[in-house]
Amino acid sequence: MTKARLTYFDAPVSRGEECRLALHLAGVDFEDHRLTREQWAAVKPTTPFGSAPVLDWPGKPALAQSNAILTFVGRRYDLHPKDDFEAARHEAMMGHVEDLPRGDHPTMRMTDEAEKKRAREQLSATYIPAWAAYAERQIDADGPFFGGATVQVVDFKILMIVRWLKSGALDHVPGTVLDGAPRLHRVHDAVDAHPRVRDWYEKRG
Ligand SMILES: N[C@@H](CCC(=O)N[C@@H](CS)C(=O)NCC(=O)O)C(=O)O
Repeated sequence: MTKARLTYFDAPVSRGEECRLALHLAGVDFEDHRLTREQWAAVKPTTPFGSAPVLDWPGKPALAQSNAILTFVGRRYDLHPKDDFEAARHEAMMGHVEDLPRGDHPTMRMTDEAEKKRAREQLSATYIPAWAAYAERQIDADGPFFGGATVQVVDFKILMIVRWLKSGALDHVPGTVLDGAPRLHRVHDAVDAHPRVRDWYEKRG
């Protein structure tokens, strides 16, 4: 393999899209390898942890875990702080995003609709606003990005989680659930408007 390859599902969402954006802003010429759910069933057992995204880097074994992929790309292409403590602070925020329920949350597997509704309403009323309040305290006051004036890999993670929660795609979690979190919205808007991010979406259509 001579070219980097990022394997994920064929949708502009979640952990895979974070990594694609990081690679794109880094200027890496990578293969954007997109799988259907059927193809994934065969690929899953061959991946490091049975999860996507996976980054194949020339001359290296496959790398999984979105935060490891993001920090690898960020360190290599100056999209992650050089200062060790500031880098760790960004990684802590990335871990905080991973702590939030996504497609792999137990409520996804609830088959009883009433039970699922109750659990999701509980998430919307308590857990997610508390999660957002902790996140707000970590985000730079002036911004526009998480760490200040420069976009870093942590910002792609914030973009994707805020985009998803705002979309209202999770049943019984209203798209207004982050309304009390202006800094999260500010990071989302700044990353979304970044010329290289716009360029990615123009290219992808
Ligand atoms: N902590 C992992 C979580 C990876 C994960 O759960 N990925 C989901 C897609 S976002 C996945 O692989 N789903 C398919 C499966 O579990 O079979 C990461 O950050 O990469």
